[in-house]
Amino acid sequence: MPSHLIPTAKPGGYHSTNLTFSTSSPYTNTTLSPAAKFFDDLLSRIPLPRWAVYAIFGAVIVLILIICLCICIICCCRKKKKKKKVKQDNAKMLNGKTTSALIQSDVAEVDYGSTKDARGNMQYSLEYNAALSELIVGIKQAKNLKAVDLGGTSDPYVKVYISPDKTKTCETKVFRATLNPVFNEHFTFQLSKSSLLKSTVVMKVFDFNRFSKHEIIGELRLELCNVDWNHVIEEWQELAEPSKFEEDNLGEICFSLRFVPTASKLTVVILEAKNLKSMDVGGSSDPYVKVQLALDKRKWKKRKTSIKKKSLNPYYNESFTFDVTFQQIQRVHLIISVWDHDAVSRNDAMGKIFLGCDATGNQLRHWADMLSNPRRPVAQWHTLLSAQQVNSTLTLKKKLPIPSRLVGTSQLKHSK
Ligand SMILES: [Ca+2]
Ligand SMILES: [Ca+2]
Repeated sequence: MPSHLIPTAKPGGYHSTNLTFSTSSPYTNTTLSPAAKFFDDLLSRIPLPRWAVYAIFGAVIVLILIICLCICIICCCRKKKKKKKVKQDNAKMLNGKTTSALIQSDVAEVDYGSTKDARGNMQYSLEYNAALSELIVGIKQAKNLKAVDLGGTSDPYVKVYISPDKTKTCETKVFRATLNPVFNEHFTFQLSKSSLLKSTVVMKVFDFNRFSKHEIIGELRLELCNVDWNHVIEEWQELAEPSKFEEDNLGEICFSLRFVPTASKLTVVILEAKNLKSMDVGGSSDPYVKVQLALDKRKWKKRKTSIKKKSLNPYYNESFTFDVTFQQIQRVHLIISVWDHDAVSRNDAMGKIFLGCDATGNQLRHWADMLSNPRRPVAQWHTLLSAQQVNSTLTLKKKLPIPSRLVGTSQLKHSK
């Protein structure tokens, strides 16, 4: 029977040694705190001599300290670099720049630095040499550009071209990791005096990326018919949101205008359009034309042509007559827009232009011709612009979402 007990006692015995081991400690270390007891237990369980355990602990603590120190050093270095860069950029701005630039840079730091959607400002120059038919566009510098890269910076460069011609596109050098690049580059474009008045200089600021698509930061569009060429132009301008469409491939529209002051009638005849943009899957569009009048920049009257199915060169010859007095005509804007009709989805804007006393270029010429030739219809072709571009120039857009109320108020205002 004792022989029977021995084997069963073995695991029990093993267990009992475990017990005695654990119970022995309270006896031997009655003065130790519970935490010290726990560590003492832990150390006794590790199958290594005590000195080796202490050595490993020591090494781990030293390693952690070294890592912490490294992180601190890296953080300090980054902050110093940032400060240095800001100082360098400021120094660049101070060296050899005009006083206007200095004043502007201070203003911009207060104004634009804090605003959320600011794209930055750019300084450019324009000069026209009539004898050589040369337009010289200078890209001077930019400041407070929008940071688009992960490190809170950008790699800016500028693309310059003349629209609608766009035969030559020039680019500045890329400036790495700065929001205040000083480009100081000049580009020459061959441009006759007659085409100068119909042209727009486009300056687009991009962020360079080696392995991904370059991102547009902002752009400037300057209609050259508005420029006073008696002086060399050098000025700062705030970068605008880039337009979604290029204005040179939206097509053209032809319409005639006739104003009869004695009868207070303005007649718009939408004749035809050509080279319109295809908006539908089959490579075509279903265009119709909206003829809209605004009085004092408020939506006033609106008419539409019929829809021409599947055509990029539609012919309408549709006439619309509005009651407009001689007093009103000075305050009227005529907005012509081409839309693609869609049976299932929302209709899309394909292009737009506006005419009126404060229109520019070709549009102003047509309007002036109409006014100086009363009772005679004057027809002209116009290049369509993007709706976005026209809306931003005309600044009607804020009042457009609530048309019914505004029509009422404008009529009320007018009847007074
Ligand atoms: Ca970049
Ligand atoms: Ca359609």
